[in-house]
Amino acid sequence: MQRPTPQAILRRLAERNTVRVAVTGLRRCGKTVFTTSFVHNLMSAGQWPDLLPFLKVAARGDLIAAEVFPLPGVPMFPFENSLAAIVGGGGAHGWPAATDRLCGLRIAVRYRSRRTINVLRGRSVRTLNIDLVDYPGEWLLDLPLLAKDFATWSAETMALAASEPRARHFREWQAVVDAIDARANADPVALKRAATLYAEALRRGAAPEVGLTLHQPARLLRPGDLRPNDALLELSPLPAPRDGAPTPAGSNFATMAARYDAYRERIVVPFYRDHFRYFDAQIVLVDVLGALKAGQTAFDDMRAAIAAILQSFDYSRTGFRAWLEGALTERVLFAATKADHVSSNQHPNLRRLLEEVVAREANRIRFRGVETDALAISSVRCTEDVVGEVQGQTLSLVRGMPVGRDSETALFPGEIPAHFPGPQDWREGRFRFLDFLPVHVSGARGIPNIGLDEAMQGLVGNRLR
Ligand SMILES: Nc1nc2c(ncn2[C@@H]2O[C@H](COP(=O)(O)OP(=O)(O)OP(=O)(O)O)[C@@H](O)[C@H]2O)c(=O)[nH]1
Ligand SMILES: [Mg+2]
Repeated sequence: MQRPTPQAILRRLAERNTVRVAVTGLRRCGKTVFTTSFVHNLMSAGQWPDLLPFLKVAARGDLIAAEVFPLPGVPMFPFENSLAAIVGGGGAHGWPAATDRLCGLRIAVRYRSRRTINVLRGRSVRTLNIDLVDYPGEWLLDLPLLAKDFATWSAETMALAASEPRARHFREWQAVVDAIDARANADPVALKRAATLYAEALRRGAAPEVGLTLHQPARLLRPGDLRPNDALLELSPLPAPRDGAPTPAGSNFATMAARYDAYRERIVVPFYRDHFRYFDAQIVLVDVLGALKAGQTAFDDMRAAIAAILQSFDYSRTGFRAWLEGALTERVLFAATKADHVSSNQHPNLRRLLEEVVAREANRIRFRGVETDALAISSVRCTEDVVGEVQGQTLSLVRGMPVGRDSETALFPGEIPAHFPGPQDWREGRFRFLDFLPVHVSGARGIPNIGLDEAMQGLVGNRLR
């Protein structure tokens, strides 16, 4: 093993006031809204110490102020635009748009440290940098590709595509790839047709009314900076020769395999290496309620997608070398987002259901010495709890302004099960969560939320002492 150089140690010491927080989650789970509310509430907490009661540094009045800076080497997260969307600045009121490329920011927090060593040295005012990146949630599903060669990925993906609920969307594509001879000389027209049909089938599965999540490779749906007609995106799984014999160079199979390898090398490797190889803390946001509403198939697909993603991170690094590389993950928080879709008396069940959804992954992470916890949060609280009568029963309702309506509505969104819903639980219309708009707030006193302070304390609280 190489000996650590003095330069590496110095660089690491210089970075010790920076924490990298990985905000992880599938598409539309609430990453951009979380990041915006996280930053804005930290910026407001210096003025209003009672804003974040569970964030200890704020509650004890030691958070002085916080400022946003660009993250070196990464385009700036559109903080002001996202905030304006949420608090209604400039007349636009609603939600930030879906993220279509990578961006990030650094929030620098000035605070008074109570640690004896800092007080004795007369350096009790400290700064902690918190680095956050944001990206289209779909892209995370590329990470599992790093561990699979083209033949393995093809076999797994073809099996998935041959079973419902995917089979009906992949039928036309299936017929085309079945007719491709893996060992024959590459036929550019047939390969292009396979890639086009494959991307179309992925798009149909991702449509909101179908609600599937596990789509690979991700840039076929969200190309980011790639042009949609980039040759790198002409990808499709292909059946390997039945007898397992090697495929010659220049054959259909070898050509597609080379493209797959180029995609991994140029797209997936840098995404993983630059943003997910090393982090100090991670929050895994899960839209449990959205998946419940979408039904059993979508719920199961989401679970599979989360498991696949979490297996791509390396939580096993310990000791000095891991510290030196900044690869010492301390904490992984799981958070069920949009908890304001249901009344507060449902939050304990929402949290328990989340714990079941991520149980195996959380176990694996804890086994590697990393702490885990689960929470139900709402980065932006859009509803309030009210009590009302529904069909003669007195129930806890939520009241808010549903998206697309012009007056407030109070509704009973359904009871959240504490365990995986059984077959009898997936009755049509059992869960009636509505998308709500943020309530009109000036934003001056932070953004109303549920449990965001607890999430902050879990992620960075121990670095703000
Ligand atoms: N009621 C409520 N809705 C939320 C909350 N957070 C997110 N949402 C809803 O979820 C949608 C998606 O949130 P985003 O933060 O944009 O999701 P994302 O994970 O960044 O999605 P991608 O950019 O597509 O990966 C928003 O447009 C809101 O409709 C919340 O705290 N409360
Ligand atoms: Mg986003």
